[in-house]
Amino acid sequence: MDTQARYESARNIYKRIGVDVDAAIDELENISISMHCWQGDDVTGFDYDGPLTGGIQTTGNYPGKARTPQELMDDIDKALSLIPGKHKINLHANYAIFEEGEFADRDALKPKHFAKWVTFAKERGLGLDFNPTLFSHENANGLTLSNPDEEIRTFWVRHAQACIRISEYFATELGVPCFMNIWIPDGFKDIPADRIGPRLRFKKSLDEILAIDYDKAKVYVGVESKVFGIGYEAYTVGSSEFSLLYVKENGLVPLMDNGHYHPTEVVSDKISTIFAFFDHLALHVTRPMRWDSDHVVRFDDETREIAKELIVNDALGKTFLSLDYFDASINRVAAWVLGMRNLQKALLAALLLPNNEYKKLQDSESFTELLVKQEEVKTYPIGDVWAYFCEKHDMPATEVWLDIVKQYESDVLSKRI
Ligand code: RNT
Ligand code: ZN
Repeated sequence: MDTQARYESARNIYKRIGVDVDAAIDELENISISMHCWQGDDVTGFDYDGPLTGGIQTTGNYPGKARTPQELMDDIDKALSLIPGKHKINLHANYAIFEEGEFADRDALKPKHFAKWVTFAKERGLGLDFNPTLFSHENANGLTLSNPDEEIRTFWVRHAQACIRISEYFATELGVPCFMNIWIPDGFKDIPADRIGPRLRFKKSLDEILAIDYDKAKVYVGVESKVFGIGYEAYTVGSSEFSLLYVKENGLVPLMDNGHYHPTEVVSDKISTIFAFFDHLALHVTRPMRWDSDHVVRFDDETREIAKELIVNDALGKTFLSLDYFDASINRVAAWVLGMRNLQKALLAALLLPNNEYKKLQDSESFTELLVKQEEVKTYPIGDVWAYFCEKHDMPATEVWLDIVKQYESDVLSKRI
């Protein structure tokens, strides 16, 4: 059966349970996901020679990582050529591109250091999101925005302010709002003597950062919380409560990374609470395995449940969706493509649920029927709908995309030694 016939058959099957497949495809068409640039080079960036710090870790040494801006852009292009839809690229400040012999420290970064990224995005019709980089730097060997040393603390305040200006430049140039996420690694390995001091300093730093004038319709600022980092097991300054309360009080956006909570907590259960209180949410979709390990996103239960909550909460237009993982043990282009496509598939699966009917079953306490229906729908022909969506975008619908990545690996990546 060809793709069109499979699609029509699937349309009839879904119609029987009240799902409009064409409408689901139209919705999926409009969902843009911010693809994190840092999967391409293991979070190395271009402005610093030292190790990755901040309590995060890439493991593996698969050959072929991008070493220059051009290589990273080429790899992003290859990945995007296998991902249906129009998306965004999520940059970190340490991906600044300097001219020969030029260097600007993090507190002196200017829009011009990202001009090449803007050109790249413009040529491809992509939006850009941004992140200050408060790690992998001489001033980030201990606390950053919560540092008791004023020189270090204010260095990072200036850095984050510079990043707001760069975010505004992105939004202005591209005509797409920029989401700027503040994440600090600050924390302690062992039981702190003083928990409130660093938090009050972080609060003060955020106040100072946000005191600069910027266009709130162009730049949405978020704060990402975290429960622990490697070497910061006992305490993080930007805990969940701290971040949520700060963003609530200051009209910012909460960012939830699903690797940043205690292992039995799930972000899928938190989304509805956010929308009971906020207009916007930002997500880092990732896959924690036993810890915040940042494995490639799979089409698994929690990713699907997150997607379902976004649909049921009518939150698509209000959520900044980004990926955040960095696996250095497999082909990095494949890692991007797979994670992006899996999140899209999870969203499609959620769009293909008769969610209104399920709500009614819950409200009428028809829990047996709800359970049975939720389970039976799992083997409905989503693959036929996905194949149609991919073909519509001239993209391979199945794992054959890996052959293209493998070809790129032998032609390009394997020559990077
Ligand atoms: C770290 C956070 C943060 C980083 C990126 C590189 O635990 O998840 O989002 O992964 O900023
Ligand atoms: Zn994250």
